[in-house]
Amino acid sequence: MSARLSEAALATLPPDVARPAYDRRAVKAGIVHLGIGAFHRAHQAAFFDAALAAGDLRWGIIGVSLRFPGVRDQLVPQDGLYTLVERDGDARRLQLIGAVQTVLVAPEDPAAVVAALASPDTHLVTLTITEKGYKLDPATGALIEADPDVAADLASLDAPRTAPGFLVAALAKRRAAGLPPFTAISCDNLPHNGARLAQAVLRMAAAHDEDLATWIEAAGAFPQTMVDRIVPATTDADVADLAAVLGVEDQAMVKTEPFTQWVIEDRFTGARPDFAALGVQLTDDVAPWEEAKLRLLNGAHSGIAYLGGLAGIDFVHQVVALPEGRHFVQRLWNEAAATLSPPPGLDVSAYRTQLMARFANAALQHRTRQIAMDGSQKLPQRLLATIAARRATGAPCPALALAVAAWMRWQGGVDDAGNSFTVDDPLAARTAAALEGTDTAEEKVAALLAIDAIFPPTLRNDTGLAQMLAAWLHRLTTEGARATIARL
Ligand code: NAI
Ligand code: CS2
Repeated sequence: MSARLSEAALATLPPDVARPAYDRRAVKAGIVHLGIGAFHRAHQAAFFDAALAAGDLRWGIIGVSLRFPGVRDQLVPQDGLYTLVERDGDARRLQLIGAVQTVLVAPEDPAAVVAALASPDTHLVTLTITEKGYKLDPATGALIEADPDVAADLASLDAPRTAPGFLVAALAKRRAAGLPPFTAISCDNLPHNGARLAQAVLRMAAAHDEDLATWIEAAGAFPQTMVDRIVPATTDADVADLAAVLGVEDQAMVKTEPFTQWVIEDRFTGARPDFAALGVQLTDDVAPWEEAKLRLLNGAHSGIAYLGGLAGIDFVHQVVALPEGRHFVQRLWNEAAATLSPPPGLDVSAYRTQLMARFANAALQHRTRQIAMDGSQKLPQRLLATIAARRATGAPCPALALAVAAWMRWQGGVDDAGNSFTVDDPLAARTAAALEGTDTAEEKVAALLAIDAIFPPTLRNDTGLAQMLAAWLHRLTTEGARATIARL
């Protein structure tokens, strides 16, 4: 086992590895992050690290995992240090991020998490807990109150379990101490992520103290954001390759692309970094940026994930290396782009060209299987809303429908070569149960469209769409994904 990355190892690292350009001992933790996964470490933490390097030492991070100790065990032995590895083809840039000061594991010590959130030093709380982590109904955005952890937090916040629970417990302490609320910033791929987080927090607060809910609604801030950086899950090979370069092992490293974008609604309760100086876009209207990104990047990603996964293709870049793969993406983008109201400053044609180059970045080794995860939580904002917009105007949507039909086929847990796989999705049991006893494509489509947690009534009751989905599903089943894409 190699020695681990740490403060003590900094002097031994190769000279071209960028080190933290500030005194980490002087940094205050102005940020608590819930869900300290790969994306946070490659996106928000990189921005906050730049704020520290610019001399504003208020923006250190206390990371929190609401579930497992893994990232804590990766980062704490490394004094919170990790390497941000930017890859683009053969190009590679290594930067050590020093912004993370420690990581807490909520189930081990929920009180410590509440205390960090309630600290006078804490001005921002950021979240990347995945679409399913908010415990919201994907179709309505309402808190799933039957969820055991949500139910427990609605009953008592003595030992919170959920993100809304932790936020409300801490906001209650802040109010009692005469402190202002923090600004809570969702950085997940959810539509209207700020409003959805606020809705969940206010529901949780009202269950305990109506006056607290009123205070949060009046004094709190839950800005909407659009976040973008492709960050594939780190593999053991990634860690080993980096260790060979650094001479020490960095178990918390993250691999990403050079591209990064963060659009935040300009709505804060108090102190915040100079986001504009950091290249973050502050705006009063995030929605058009969010819609363009979710429908173009993420919609194509999900179509690539299911069609590529069914065809046994492991990586995104391999799908878009196929002429039929690129053709599918362009057709889906033609359909999706027509539904957008692009924000001033977004050249959709140039954006599409840039997206295709990002997808083609073979160095990322972005697994189709990773993107296929949690489809029930992703489809509504990535594909279904776009289809609804197309159907509302009578516009055709064959590529979008093919992507949804591929998700439907994916629910069967068998790829085109007959290999079985586990459907990794919080609603996998529901889709499996729905498919029980079905035989024809029409029966399977009807059974899945009936899942109201995923499909809104406008699509569930659209017979023309159901026929299109059944036709695609039949072809996917009889001819396979690659042959079916070629028919588009
Ligand atoms: P990850 O797997 O590295 O981290 C996921 C984090 O969410 C972990 O801290 C995990 O403990 C937490 N989590 C998962 N399920 C949860 C639950 N039910 N309740 C509470 N916490 C839960 O994944 P990664 O790459 O950090 O992505 C996280 C989210 O960031 C994505 O779901 C997406 O919303 C957003 N994002 C990811 C991008 C990427 O390319 N990886 C890019 C843009 C946004
Ligand atoms: C991907 C996203 O895993 C997925 O669902 O589509 O994480 C994607 O990499 C990001 O949204 C890019 O910003």
